[in-house]
Amino acid sequence: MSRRSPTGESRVPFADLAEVRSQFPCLQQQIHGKQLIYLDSAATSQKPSQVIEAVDSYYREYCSNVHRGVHTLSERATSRYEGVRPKVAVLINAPDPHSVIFTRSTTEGINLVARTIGRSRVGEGDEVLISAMEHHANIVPWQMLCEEQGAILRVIPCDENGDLILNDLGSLITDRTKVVSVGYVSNAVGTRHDVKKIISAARTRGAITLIDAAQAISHIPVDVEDLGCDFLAFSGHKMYGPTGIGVLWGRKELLDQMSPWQGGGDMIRTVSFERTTYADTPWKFEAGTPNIAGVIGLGAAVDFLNDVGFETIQEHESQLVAEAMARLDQVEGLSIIGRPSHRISVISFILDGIHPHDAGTIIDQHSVAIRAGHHCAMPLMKHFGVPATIRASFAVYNTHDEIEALTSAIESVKAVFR
Ligand code: C6P
Repeated sequence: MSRRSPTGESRVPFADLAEVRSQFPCLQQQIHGKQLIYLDSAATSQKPSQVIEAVDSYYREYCSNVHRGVHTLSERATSRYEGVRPKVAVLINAPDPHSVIFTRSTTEGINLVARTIGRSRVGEGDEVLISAMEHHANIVPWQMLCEEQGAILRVIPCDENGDLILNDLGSLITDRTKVVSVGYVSNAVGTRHDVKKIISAARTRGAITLIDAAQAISHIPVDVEDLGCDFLAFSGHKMYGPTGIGVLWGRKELLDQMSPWQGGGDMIRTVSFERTTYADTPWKFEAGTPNIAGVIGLGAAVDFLNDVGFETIQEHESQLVAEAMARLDQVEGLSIIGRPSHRISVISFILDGIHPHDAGTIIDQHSVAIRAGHHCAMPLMKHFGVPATIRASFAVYNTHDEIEALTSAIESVKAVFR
């Protein structure tokens, strides 16, 4: 069945959408007496049964610690845990699975880099470059590092559309620039940045580069070889995986040179009171008992992404976003915040004279889940001159009918304040 969208383009039918949706138990419920419409996947995506079952089966069938026991359960857990590294490596086209470090989240991955190689490379008077559109997770760790080392935090500006201004990179990246850390996709307004251009400019000056891929990883194929970056961080929970698990990928030769950041069990080779020697990469960065269930669930999430396929994901989500933009543009009194040249999955907007939090509460009464707030991007909100926005974010399980439900919930908000 192929229908026409408000943009006038014919819609490619997404035949398996019902099947994909049926795999998400949390979507099969009513909120306030109506079918839940979940448009907050940028905050965290819902989880398919295969992820929930993978976590469940670890706890029910082979719960044990990894890398320690000689018993069968521990060997099973270790082999499933370690089996996720190559899966993640293939997902991001990393040449070496041992360059995949399991972290708690994107936030932890960025902090790890700032506190290890960041500390050793950034000195007094040096510079760290981020962008005006970063999530706080890619601002605060660098700010802390700069304060500690007497370095300077510089910022790539953005324009009124929510696109980064990249024509002055030559003066922003100098011999003093030691780290360049930017997001791939803005969580607040949805811009897909030209990170390759930024990475290549940084490399010519010898700066290390980190890409925050939190909002990219479940929407587009991410390829670290093609990007040419040194580090890439993302969270499992935004890619249909569990909370509390993330990945930091790093160029193996850099990881090998870096010191560990947390000490404890599992990251050592030998310990005596005089001296400790460390395990190899990646284990030297994974101190203590890891989130074993989280890693196993993450592996199932990678399988889910591969099963659906990025071609399908991109085609479906880009149609949803185009249709939502067209519908929202027709709503009187609604202003879209940010009109970037390349947008992924996220639309932010405000309603005339109505605080986003009030709007969000009323929209929830219509069983539509959106996020209202500053989206952990306070400098960007300041740039747009708003304290907060209402944000709708889309994932592969969303439907065209849900856009209709969102717009009618917005009309109800307006009616309350009329
Ligand atoms: N953004 C959102 O609603 P953690 O919390 O570590 O899993 O992810 C942090 C993070 C880092 N970078 C970007 C671009 C992000 O979007 C996020 C998380 C959520 O937009 C929660 S604030």
